[in-house]
Amino acid sequence: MLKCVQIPVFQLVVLLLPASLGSDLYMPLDCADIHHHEGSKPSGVYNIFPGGPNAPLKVYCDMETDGGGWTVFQKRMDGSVNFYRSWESYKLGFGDIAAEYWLGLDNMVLLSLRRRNELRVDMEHWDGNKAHAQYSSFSVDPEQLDYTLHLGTYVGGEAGDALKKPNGMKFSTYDKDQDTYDKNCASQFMGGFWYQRCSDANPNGLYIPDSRSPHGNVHVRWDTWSGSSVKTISMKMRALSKCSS
Ligand SMILES: [Ca+2]
Repeated sequence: MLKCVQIPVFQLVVLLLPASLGSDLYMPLDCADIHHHEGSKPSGVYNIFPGGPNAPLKVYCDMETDGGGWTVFQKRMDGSVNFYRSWESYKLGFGDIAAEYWLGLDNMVLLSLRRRNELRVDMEHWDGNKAHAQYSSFSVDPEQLDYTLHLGTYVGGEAGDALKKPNGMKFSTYDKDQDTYDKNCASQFMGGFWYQRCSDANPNGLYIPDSRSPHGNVHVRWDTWSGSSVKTISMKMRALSKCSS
């Protein structure tokens, strides 16, 4: 039984297709859809369809944290993937969905257009301490608007608000400097992010085990919690409009 009152146009079209086309035609827009539609599902890799029925997108869904239903768009856990990448890479996405990855700015734009989302960032230090940061809303503008980041208010978490500077900024990579610094933040901090001058968070920086900042702050860090390197970090969005009957 469908629990969603509002069914996207492309889903309506699919519902009108002959039943012989299969029983697995349900096409969720995001992980929150899967969570609401299918009940308790484990965290893992799922297909979602924010770009329509012909554009399945593999994502990691966090189905456990704070009630679950989170669409993960950034994940670091072991340093297996290089995040010092070009504009084109950050635009399209890269990495291994089951491990470390960046979902891609274009996909984040699609998810932003579909629904109003909140943001959560979860992280863990090398000593086992964990923390999170949560924001009331999160969206990314289309490429024509330089993938500008829009965050709502900081609503809590032990990690603190390290995204004050990135909020309202355009995205920057080493080959596309759109920060407000007279140098190149992406090059200096070896990542791609919504740098200003530059940022108190560097989730896409270099993965350096148990660093105490000897490398000029190029490492993965969240300074309002700790300036030393973070062992795991994941950034995730969740639709705010509950889809229920
Ligand atoms: Ca600059």
